[in-house]
Amino acid sequence: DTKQNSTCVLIGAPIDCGKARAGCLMGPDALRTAGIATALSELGFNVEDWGNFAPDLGPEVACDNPAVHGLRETIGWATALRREGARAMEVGTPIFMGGDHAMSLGSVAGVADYAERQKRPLFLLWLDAHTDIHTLATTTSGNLHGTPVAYAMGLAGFEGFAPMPTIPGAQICYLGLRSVDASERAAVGEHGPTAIDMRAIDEYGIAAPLEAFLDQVRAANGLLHVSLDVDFLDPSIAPAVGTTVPGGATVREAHLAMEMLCDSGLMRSLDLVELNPFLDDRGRTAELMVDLTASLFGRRVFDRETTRYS
Ligand code: 4U7
Ligand code: MN
Ligand code: MN
Ligand code: MN
Repeated sequence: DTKQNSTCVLIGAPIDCGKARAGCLMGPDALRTAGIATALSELGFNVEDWGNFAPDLGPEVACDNPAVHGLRETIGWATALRREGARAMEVGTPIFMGGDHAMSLGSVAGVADYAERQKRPLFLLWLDAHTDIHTLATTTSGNLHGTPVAYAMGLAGFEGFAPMPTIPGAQICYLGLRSVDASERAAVGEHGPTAIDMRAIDEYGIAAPLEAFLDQVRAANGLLHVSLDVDFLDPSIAPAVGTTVPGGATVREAHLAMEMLCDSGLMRSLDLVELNPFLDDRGRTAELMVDLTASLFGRRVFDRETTRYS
């Protein structure tokens, strides 16, 4: 319906408990300062900013893995963001502004609730250096920003989290991987997400593998959730992130991915995560994230007809 196509809902999620280094709590306000609402309005969208949310804190939750930290707060965030996310899906296209990637334990669940009500399969595009496929049992860092894909697939070991409508691995695609440990590699092999690593992007470019995934979403009449971790990008262009890994996507690779996603018309919801403004260089990472969001929502140099050369 037209409302969903014309309204963007900004959901501030200053969650900072998914890892040790603090600062992602400033992410939503840095994205606002970099002009995310204006960029979207200039593209013709009606923008609703719902402000910054807070976790619904419940009781303390026990966990067998002593490394895990921030569990109670993370569950509280998941509860709040799941509710707000499902509500925002009824209004327009939610843009969840993190916060660290533990945010997606809530955002993806809320979108999955909506997809289930619509009886449509939900697909996940994970733009990240990492697979984020640890469970509470397998994580050695105990950093819960490394777990949302495992939760979305319904893997065991998420005590304290409400069960969510699960997303089969075959409906998940990673793009940009370059830091994956042995147990994560085993989990990807076992559960079947498509894993486009940086080597594949070097060999085939970013367009061909992404188009193949988008074809799958289209063929299944699916809804697509896009989760964009700042560390998908090369740290030389996006320094404001705690988990820098060299060899990431370039400015042009990232913009091309956004432009293709926009042209597909398939994206229904978006996460912008892991921006740590405390580590930024004069706001350049926040500005790049806003520019990428603008490309995702239709900003173009020229339309395709104008630039056709044949
Ligand atoms: B991010 C890591 F060990 N796998 O589990 C872990 F390498 O949301 C990193 O993608 C997780 O930034 C990174 O701590 C989570 C580590
Ligand atoms: Mn990452
Ligand atoms: Mn991540
Ligand atoms: Mn990270």
